[in-house]
Parts: sequence; structure tokens; C-alpha cells
Amino acid sequence: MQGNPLCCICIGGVVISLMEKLQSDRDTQISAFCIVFFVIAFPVYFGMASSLTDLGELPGPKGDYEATVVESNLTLGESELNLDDGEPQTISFDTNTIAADLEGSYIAYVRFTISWAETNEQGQGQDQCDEVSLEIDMTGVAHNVSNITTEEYDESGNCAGGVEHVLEFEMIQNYSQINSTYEDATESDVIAAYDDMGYGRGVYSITVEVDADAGQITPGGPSPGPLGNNDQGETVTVKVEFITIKVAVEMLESND
Ligand SMILES: [Ca+2]
Ligand SMILES: [Ca+2]
Repeated sequence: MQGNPLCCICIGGVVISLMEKLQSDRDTQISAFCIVFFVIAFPVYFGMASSLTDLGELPGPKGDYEATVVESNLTLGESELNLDDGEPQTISFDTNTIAADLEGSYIAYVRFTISWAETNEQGQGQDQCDEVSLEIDMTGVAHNVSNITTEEYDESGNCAGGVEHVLEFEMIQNYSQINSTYEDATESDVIAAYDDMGYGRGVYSITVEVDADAGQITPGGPSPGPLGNNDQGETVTVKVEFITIKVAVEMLESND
């Protein structure tokens, strides 16, 4: 594509006219100075602004602050596992599935609830609680490594009414829901006290195994009768939920 020679002449004419005005006209000189100033100043300003952002938000003034903590309960997942005696199953839950719900909140702690009842015994010697073993794999989750993640629940008595066990792991270190005041601190200091540091997000894998207690009746007479209640396993429900928090920080009025 060829350029238009008339246009070049036209632009050349404008440049010559502008140069003449710059030499003679004071308003044009001021305008030109302003243009040059902003061309130089804006990149410098935006460069400084971006470097401040990299350093995090400004901490704000020091003073006395009050933090108000509001807890919410967020279910990551719940699953019913039909387990045969001695055959473990693993279920996984990924926090990506609830990423939108986690947005803007911290995870205070994660709660695992394991529940089951005795549901499938038949014949003689019923009401024998089954033993349930639980192993929680949090290698796919940033967390406090001191957590004990293996449990074994060996119930006694009649479980027909159901049993429930709860395991909780802190994600915010030394978390306390109690609203607190902070003296001689900045707003950033106060918020940092509730920061989960990104803990709690990832994939939780839970392996559950049932050791079915089929009972054992004492055989009578010379020939032993059927032993046990033909218990083949059990249905165990695993629920994973988060207790999340939102924190509002307010500066207290000075008493001075
Ligand atoms: Ca049983
Ligand atoms: Ca059972």
C-alpha cells in the first residue's frame, strides 16, 4: 500500500508551523512544557505505584483496633461409603470445587465427621459394633504438619442408634473466635493475626476401613451351630467441612 504524498506535505506544514509557534508564542511554550512533563512523570508515577503494590498494602496508622470475627460453616463434601469387611476405600475432596465460596475468607479449621450405625447384621448374636479405621491424607493440602491424621474407633455396646466421631485440625495457628482488641498495632498487624497463610486448600484424601464385628455365639451341644451374625461390613459416612471466618477491623477512638 502506498502513502499519500499530499498527507506528508500537510503534516510537514503542521510541524513547521508548530516550531515557529514554539519559538514565538508563550502559551504554546507552556503547553509543550506540560506535555513533556506528563510524558516523563506518568511512567515514573506508575512505576512507583506498582512497586508499592509488590510490597503489599500499606500498613496504615498505628493505634488501638478491635477485630470482629464472624464464623461460617462451609461443607467441602460428604460421601457415604459402602464398605466390605477388611476392604478399605479412599474418597477425595478438592477445595477447587468450592473456590468461589472460599473467596475472601480464611479457613480457621477443618472438621472431619465420621458416622455409622450397625445396620446389616442377621441371625444370632446381633448388636455388635463394627470397628472403623480412618486415615486422613493431607499431603495435598498446605497445613500444620503436627496434626495426627490416623484414628481407630472401636465401639462397644449397641451401635444401632449410630455413632459419630469428629476430628478437627486448626489451619490458623492458635485460632480463637473471640473478638479481640489490639493495642499500638496497625490494621495490617491485626488482620495478620487471623491469616490462614493459604493453609487448608488442596485435596483431602480419606481412607476408611471397617472391621466388621459379626459376634460369636457360644455353640451349644456337640455340634457347633452357626457362628456370628453374618455381618459383611458397614456403611460409613464421611463429611468434610470448614469453619471459615471473615474479619472486620475497626480503629478504636483514642481516650487521650
Ligand atoms: Ca457388627
Ligand atoms: Ca455391620
